[in-house]
Amino acid sequence: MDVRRIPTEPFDDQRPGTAGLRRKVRRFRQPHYLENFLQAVFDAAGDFRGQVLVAGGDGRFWNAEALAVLFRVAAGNGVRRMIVGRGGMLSTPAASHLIRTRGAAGGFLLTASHNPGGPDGDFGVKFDTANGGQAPESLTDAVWRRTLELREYRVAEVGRLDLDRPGVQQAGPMEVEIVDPVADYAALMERLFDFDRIRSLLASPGFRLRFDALNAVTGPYAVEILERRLGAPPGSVVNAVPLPDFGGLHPDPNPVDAAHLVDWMNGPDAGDLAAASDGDGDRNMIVGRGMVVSPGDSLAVLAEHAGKVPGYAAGLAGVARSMPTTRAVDRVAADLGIPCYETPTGWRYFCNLLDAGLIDLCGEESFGTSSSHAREKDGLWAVLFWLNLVAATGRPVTRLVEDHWRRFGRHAFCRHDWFIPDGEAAARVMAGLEERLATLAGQEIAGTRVTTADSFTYLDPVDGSASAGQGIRVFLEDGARLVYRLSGTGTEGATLRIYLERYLAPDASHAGDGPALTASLGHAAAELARIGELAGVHEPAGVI
Ligand code: VG1
Ligand code: CO
Repeated sequence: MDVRRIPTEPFDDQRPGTAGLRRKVRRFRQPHYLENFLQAVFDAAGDFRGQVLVAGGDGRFWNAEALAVLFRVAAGNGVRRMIVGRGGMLSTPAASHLIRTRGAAGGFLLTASHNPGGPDGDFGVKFDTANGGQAPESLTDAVWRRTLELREYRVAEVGRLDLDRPGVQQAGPMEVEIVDPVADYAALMERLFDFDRIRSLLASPGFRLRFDALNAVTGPYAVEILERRLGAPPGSVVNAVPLPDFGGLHPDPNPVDAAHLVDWMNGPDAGDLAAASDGDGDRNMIVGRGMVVSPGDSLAVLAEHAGKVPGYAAGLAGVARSMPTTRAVDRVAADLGIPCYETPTGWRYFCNLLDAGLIDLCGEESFGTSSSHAREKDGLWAVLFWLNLVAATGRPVTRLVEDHWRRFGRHAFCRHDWFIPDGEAAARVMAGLEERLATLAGQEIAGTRVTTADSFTYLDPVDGSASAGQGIRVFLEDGARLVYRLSGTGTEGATLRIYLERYLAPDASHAGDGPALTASLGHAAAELARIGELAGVHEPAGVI
C-alpha cells in the first residue's frame, strides 16, 4: 500500500497548551494544519509502526472529518490498528481506560473539552501516552519543536469506513476496530462503586437525581450506567444525545453555564443530587439541595470518606491537587496521615504520581476530579462517587459538605476570569506582579497582610523534572490566598485567571456562597495586579 509523503510548511502556532492543542475550527481547517500537528506527534512520541492506538472524539463539529485525517496519517505512519469508539466518539476517561486495558501505545482525543463548538467555535487534539495519561510536558515540548521544523507528513489512503459497525475493518494498510465506547468503562465503574447500594438509594421514595450531559459526549455513558444499570428513572439523564453543536448549550459544568441546574436545585422542586459534565466527559459539577459543591470541597469530601467506597476501601496512598485548587484536601490528608502533593494546573502533572502509586485521588478547581482508576479526570466517576457516599452515609450532599466544614473549616473559593484581548498586555500584568514579588510581603491588602508571595515551580518527585512559572501565589495572614495565572486553553486573546481562597475556621459562620465570600479579595487582587492600568480591562469576564 502506498505511503505518500506530502510536502508542507511549518505552522508557528502549534504549541500544545494546558491540555493538548486547541484552536478555532477555522484554523484547524486550513490545509495541512491538522496533518502537520499529528505528524509532529508521531515523530516526537516514538515509533508507532506496528502498534495499536486508541482514537475518539467528543462528537463536536468537525469530529468526523478530523478522524478521517487522523486515520490517513496513522496509516501513513505504519500504525497497525486504531481502536475507535462507535460513531467516532469516546469520552476522555473512557479513552484513557481503553488505552490501558488494550495495551495501546497511546491515543488521540479529538476534543476542545469545555470550549464552545461549531464552525466558529473551537476544536482540539489531546494526545495520551501508553499509560492512558496526557502527554507530559517533555513530550508536548518535543511535539512543539517538531511542528516548527516539519517539512512533510506521511499519509496512506484508508478507503471508506463504517464507524457505526462494531468489529474490525480493513483501512488500507491499517485495521480499524470499532468498539462500544461505554461497555469497558461501565464495567470499571461497577468494580469501583457499590452499585447495589446506589441502586437502593435511587429506588428510595422521593430520591431524585438529574444528570445533565449538556448534549456532549457523556449522554450515552450516563444513560447506560445511571438509568440502565442503576435504575434511575428514565429521564434522569437530560440533554443525553451528543450533538455537533451541543444543541446550543455550552458544555462547561459550572454554576454559570449550567445555571438551569443550579436554579432547579435552589427552587421549591429541588431534587437530591444534580450533576453535569463537559464536552469530553472529564469534568463534573455536583449540586446538592441549595448548594453547588465547590470542586476543592468535593475533592476534600471524597478523600475524607473514600474508605466507605469499595474501590478505595483499602485506604488512599496519598492525594494531590493542582496549585490553584483550595487547600481543603490538605487538611483531610493531614488528618489521615497521608501525603498531599501540589501540582501545576493540567492533568498531565498528576500522571507520574498516579503511575508511581503515590496518590489515589486528585483534583483541580476547574471541576475536575479523578483517581488511580484512570489517567484522566473523570466526570461520571465523580457523580458515582458522590452517589455512593450519599448511599453509604445516609447523608445528603449538602450535609456531607457542611459536616466537612464543621470538622475542618471551610475554604471558600471563587475564580475570576479576566479576558484581556491583547495577549501582550496580559503578559505585562503577570510580569509586573513577578517583578514586585519580593516587595509584597508585609503589604496590607483586603484588611489583612501579605505573608509571602512567590512564583510556583513544581518539582516532580518521580522524575525530578522542574516546571517553573506555573502561577503566582500570594499568601495572606488570615489564611486567605490569591493565585494568578494565564489560561492555556483559550483560542483568542488571553485570559488571566485569579483564584481567590478564604479560610473560615470550623466554628466560624460558613454561610454564603464562594463569590460573595471572596468578593473583597477579588477587588484587592485586581488592584494588586494593576489590571486596569496595565491592560485597560476593568471587570472580570467571568466569576465562577
Ligand atoms: C483549564 C483548567 C485546568 C484544566 C484544563 C483542561 O486550563 O483551568 O484545570 O486541566 O482547562 O480541562 P486553563 O489553562 O485554561 O486554566 V479540559 O476539561 O480541557 O480537558
Ligand atoms: Co474536558
